[in-house]
Amino acid sequence: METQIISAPRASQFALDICAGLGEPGQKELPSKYLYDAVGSALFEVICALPEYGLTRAEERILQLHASEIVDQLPRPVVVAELGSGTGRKTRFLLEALSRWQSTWYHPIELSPTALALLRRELHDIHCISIVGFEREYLDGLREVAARRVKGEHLLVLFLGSTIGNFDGSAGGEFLARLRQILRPGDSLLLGTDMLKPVDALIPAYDDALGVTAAFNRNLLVRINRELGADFDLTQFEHQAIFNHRTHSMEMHLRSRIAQQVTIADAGTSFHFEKGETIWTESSHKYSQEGLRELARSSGFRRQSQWIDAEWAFAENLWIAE
Ligand code: AVI
Repeated sequence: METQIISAPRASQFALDICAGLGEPGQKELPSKYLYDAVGSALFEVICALPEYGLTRAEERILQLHASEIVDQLPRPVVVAELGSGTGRKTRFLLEALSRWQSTWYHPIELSPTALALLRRELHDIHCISIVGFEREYLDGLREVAARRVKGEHLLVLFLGSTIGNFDGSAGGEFLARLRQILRPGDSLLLGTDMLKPVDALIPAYDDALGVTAAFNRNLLVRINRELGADFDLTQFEHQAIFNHRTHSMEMHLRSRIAQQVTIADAGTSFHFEKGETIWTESSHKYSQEGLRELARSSGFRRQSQWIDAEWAFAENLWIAE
């Protein structure tokens, strides 16, 4: 069992990205990747356990029930790379199924060192699995994994949890097309996608009774205050979750309760907010079968199999690079 982390060279874009997003003419926005500092990652773990948020449990049920069937459809030998591995609870089912017929290199690719450390703790006991984590942006890490494999080894990329849904607009399709370029024909992608469902099931999933999702969202302002010396008054911004019928996406916003000025000291700049104006912090796209068909086709994959949870409309999709 080998466990090792290859660390990223650090060049933070945080201040630049925050100022660009708040300085947008029209809708202010902040990149959702910044929701995941240590506190945000911990809050996200709690969200996954909330009764209103069925997505994570649905995917866990699929992988628990069908891991062997999924693994049986893969070419061998296979190296596994996972984008945004989280804690690895779901991945365990697949790795255990794989370990029954081969020794496996498993490469989680993740920007959060906290998540990588948790993952190592979660998965270290599985026999015949060697973990080498990459603290990298997804595609940079995947390129390194692809370059390391030896002749004859296939690649299985795991992109679970419907993280693909957090890419805005056409960015999800563009990302998958770039991912495809790193693969060889015959390599596979296991893609988790949350499916379209009634809005009255979606709204509570993103605006739960305990206020955990609200805290997850507002923590972004706490982070900007702490890391960039800003003076966001938390009591004057409220969490908002809305369904955008045009884009089929749940959106999280932070809504200013009053007209106000916020200063970001470290960037030497201020931003004005009208009463009721929002900062758009995340989109979470919900997929139709038609949308998935088009996404696979346009990004260069053939759809091989799909598993859908019976309780919460969530799909695990096995796609093959063409
Ligand atoms: C990580 N991602 C798939 C979650 C989602 O459902 O879009 C993030 C999240 N945001 C609010 N609740 C959960």
